Amino acid sequence: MTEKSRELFLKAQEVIPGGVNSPVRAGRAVGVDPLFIQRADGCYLWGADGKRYIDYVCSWGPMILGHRPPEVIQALRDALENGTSYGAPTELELNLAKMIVEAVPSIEMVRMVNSGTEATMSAIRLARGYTGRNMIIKFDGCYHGHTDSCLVSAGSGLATFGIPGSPGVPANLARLTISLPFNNLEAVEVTVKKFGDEIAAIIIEPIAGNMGVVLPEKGFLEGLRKITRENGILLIFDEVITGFRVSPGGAQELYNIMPDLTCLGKIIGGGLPIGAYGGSRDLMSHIAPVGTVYQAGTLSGNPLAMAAGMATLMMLKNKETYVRLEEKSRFLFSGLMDVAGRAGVDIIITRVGSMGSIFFGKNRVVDFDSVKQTETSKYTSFYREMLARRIYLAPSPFEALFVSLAHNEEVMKKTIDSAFHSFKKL
Ligand code: KE4
Repeated sequence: MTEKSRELFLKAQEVIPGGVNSPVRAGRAVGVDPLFIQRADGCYLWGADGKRYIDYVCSWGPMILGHRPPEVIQALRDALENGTSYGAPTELELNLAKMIVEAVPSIEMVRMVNSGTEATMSAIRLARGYTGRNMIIKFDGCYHGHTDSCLVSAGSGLATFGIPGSPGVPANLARLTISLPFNNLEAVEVTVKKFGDEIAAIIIEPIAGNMGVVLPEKGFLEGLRKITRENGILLIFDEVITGFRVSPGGAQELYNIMPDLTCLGKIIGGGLPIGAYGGSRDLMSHIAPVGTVYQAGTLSGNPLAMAAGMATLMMLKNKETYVRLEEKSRFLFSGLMDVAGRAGVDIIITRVGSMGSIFFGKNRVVDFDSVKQTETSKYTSFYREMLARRIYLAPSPFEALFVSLAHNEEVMKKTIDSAFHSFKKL
């Protein structure tokens, strides 16, 4: 924590709850007060006191090209010349919609919103409106934004009604969400057998990124697709993180699974507020004003967000981009594994493309319970040691680390070297 950040944090806490506009930023999971950021460029952030850090948070995913990529900045400059918001349709949103439809296999039509939360909230409402059913299944450790139906904790025991995950979530609403262990197909089968014709949708992060990165076990996603298809349940892939991250078409392209609805966010806005949800023409035609399922937004399709998103996706159309991201990420994470071994520290690394996590301990991580059994206190110490060495990691063991196109070999070697010295201090 630097003097300037400390000063700003004290003032911010007077007028903003916790001094932050999103809880995880407060750093309470690692017991470190937040760094206030002054600017960013490439793979770097500069703190309020001017110190430079190598950034692996990447604004929690959007900055896959790195900060201030010239193409995105120029697109924003051009868009700014024409104004900032009209509350009317524009060619920009048509063009971004076409890029998403072209890239994401299961999306024939897409609606823009302003956050990932709005995307999942709208997709769940559409599923409920389309099926006439009210229950949903989610998975422990998966996060879909803060919409009430998703702020639900698992009930006591398997296939039991959810309980509010936050004050303010009505118990009667939480009961409509059942939260099951990730990667546990049997639990899904038991639950569908019990509640099948009441379940509107199963919503999942196909690659979990909010309990740390946890990969789907072989056959899990395929099993979900089969069970949902056989029981008239819609399968919603929350690809807010994985969309355009692990592949242009997201996890659904990587694993060749076609969900009924896909939620997007982060990368498609190039760092500006955005979310989107999409699916088949049939499904999406149920959305107002064509259909009767209502969803709206003052700044949906905002021209600046559309311009930044289009410029970002243009850069990602080049398949070579993902080859370079894979090479960079493999270099970094294999380097981290190597130096942990040399420092005598047991870690597990989970990674898909340029999103990954470091867990401390020896246990495989397959769901939230196994993640919670890792040595999270060691992550806290590691986080602090790395921050002291100007490496900016996610201030929580339950988040993903991101590599961008701007991370070059030099900064990754520095990161690996810093990690070696940090591991040795554990
Ligand atoms: P937003 O409403 O924050 O734009 O998106 C919600 C959301 C939905 N789905 C997934 C898979 C997500 O990861 C998120 C948001 N991600 C978190 C961090 N993993 C955002 C950081 C924060 O909450 O400040």
